[in-house]
Amino acid sequence: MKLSFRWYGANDPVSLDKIRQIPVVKGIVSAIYDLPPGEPWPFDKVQALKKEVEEKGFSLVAIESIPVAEEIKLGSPSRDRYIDAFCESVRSVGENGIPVVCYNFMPVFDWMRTNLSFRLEDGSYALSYDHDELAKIDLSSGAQGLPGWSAAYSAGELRYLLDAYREISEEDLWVNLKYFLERVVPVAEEVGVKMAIHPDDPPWPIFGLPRVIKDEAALERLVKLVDSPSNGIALCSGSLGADPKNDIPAMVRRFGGLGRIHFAHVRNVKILGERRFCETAHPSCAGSLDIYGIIKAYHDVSFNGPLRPDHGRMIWGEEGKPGYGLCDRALGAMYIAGLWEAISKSHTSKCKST
Ligand code: DNO
Repeated sequence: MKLSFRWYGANDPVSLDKIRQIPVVKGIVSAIYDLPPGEPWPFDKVQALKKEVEEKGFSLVAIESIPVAEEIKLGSPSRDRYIDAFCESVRSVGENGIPVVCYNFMPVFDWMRTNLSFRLEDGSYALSYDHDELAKIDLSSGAQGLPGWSAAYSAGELRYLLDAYREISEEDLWVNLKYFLERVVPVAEEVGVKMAIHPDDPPWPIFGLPRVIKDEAALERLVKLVDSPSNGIALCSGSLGADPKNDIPAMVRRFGGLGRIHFAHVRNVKILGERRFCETAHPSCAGSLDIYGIIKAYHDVSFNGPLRPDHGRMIWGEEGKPGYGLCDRALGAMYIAGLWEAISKSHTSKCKST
């Protein structure tokens, strides 16, 4: 397991110098942020990013994410052009020796929350989601009412996209995902990149938009869509864990055992009701997920890819990008590192005594 941290590039207030002071974190997860989505990433730009990260003593272990154009998810006539651009970016990543590309296939919106500063009992703030609150949001005049998305789309763009997806069923989305992977995976294989799909967050449809990467059956179908070791998963415990039917340690064992988990996001959530949850601190006792059980499962399948603490709360008065402050993510990294060391050592001592 390579303990890693997400870094949003030179403008991230959580600088590489700060991340460097978290013991044990040696990997950085980042992306190119100054190119419009759909534009291919040139080799040189990826090389410069890698150099910047390496100069601070880290290794660039994964790209999160290369955006997938809506035209690809919609299966529009122009999709091949966007797929070619995506392949070119994968090539630049692979030729720079970066082993993992994370992406997602969620229509229009990526992650979705209804509150970005939900007050927890201890006075810290976290992201939360309430499906009834979401249902009250009116998108007819744009995304203003959507926490985190208000600036992402104009009213016209959003209306166009929501209308376009009305014609797309979940089965259509699977067909479009297969078409995409059939073209991208061979390029990834050629340049030594592992593709890692991020599950839908939360793992159910929102605003009537189709969502497909929601549970174990979906992951099973995904890995068979294109049967290659380069076609894998970014297993996010917090995304899938928002649905209590999802057994995360079992998924880690199943898909980690197949060698198809290429990237791990570890985060805890507290289920507050039907389709209602808040994010919490990482330890098992803080939320509904057994984080020890999850880390143990990664250990048992000898997971050796990048693993990062996911969203943190805002604590100690820190302000910043929701979910991506320094303090609570650093606490999460230390908790994960502690679990990993304890599991490794008890494993070694058991082996010695038998
Ligand atoms: C949210 C993240 C997601 C993730 C993408 C991957 O904090 O987990 O935005 O990066 O879905 O493509």
